[in-house]
Amino acid sequence: MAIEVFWGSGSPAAWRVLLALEYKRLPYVSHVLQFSKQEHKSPQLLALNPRGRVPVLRDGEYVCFESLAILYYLDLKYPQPPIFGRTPEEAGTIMRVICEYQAYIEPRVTSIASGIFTGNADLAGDEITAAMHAVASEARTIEGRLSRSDWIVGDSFSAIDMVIFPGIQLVKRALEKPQAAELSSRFMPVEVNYPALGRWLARVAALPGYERTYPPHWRGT
Ligand SMILES: N[C@@H](CCC(=O)N[C@@H](CS)C(=O)NCC(=O)O)C(=O)O
Repeated sequence: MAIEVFWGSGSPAAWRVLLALEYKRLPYVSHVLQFSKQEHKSPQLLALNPRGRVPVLRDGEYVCFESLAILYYLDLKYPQPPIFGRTPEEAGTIMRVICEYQAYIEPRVTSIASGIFTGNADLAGDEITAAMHAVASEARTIEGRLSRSDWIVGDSFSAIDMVIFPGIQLVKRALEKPQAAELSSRFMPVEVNYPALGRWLARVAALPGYERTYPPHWRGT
């Protein structure tokens, strides 16, 4: 039975899982749910994930949700190529950088993106300003890592790249909006302010199968 993945266009958490499936060259059936139609809150989805969130992965009888848990499951079930490192030390570092990102940066990424997309936040206010500082400082740290290596940890694409990449793409897309012009000046264009990060974004985008992971509703908009 094929792996099934339930996801939504533009969901950074779901994007991680698609990147992992493509990198491991696993065949899968893709179910793109429409957030605008609340398809992620349908009885069928709630039966798979009572939180009504994507991504959800079904592999035969087994159902998993929470993107990081899905990456971990996929790596143990389908170990080649590995995405949590090739040595215990590499695995520890990948996991550490993921934990740091999720604890300190991801909430900031979410507040910047939702502030810009919903128009409900004061983009010059303290919360968004602090979030931009935190994201810019993290981008500098990642820039340092990527100026020494092609990938964030180790010498191959790994779970940490899969976790951070969609978040950076989301911030970039939000900062490209005209209403974010003032906010974006220190960060954008990413390729100029953070050249190694820019090259890494292009490197990920050149991976086989990447096009299938790209949020459909972002195309041409
Ligand atoms: N921590 C979860 C986050 C899942 C999540 O919040 N997914 C969002 C899309 S990125 C979602 O389904 N939102 C719909 C909702 O909350 O109603 C993960 O990593 O999978």
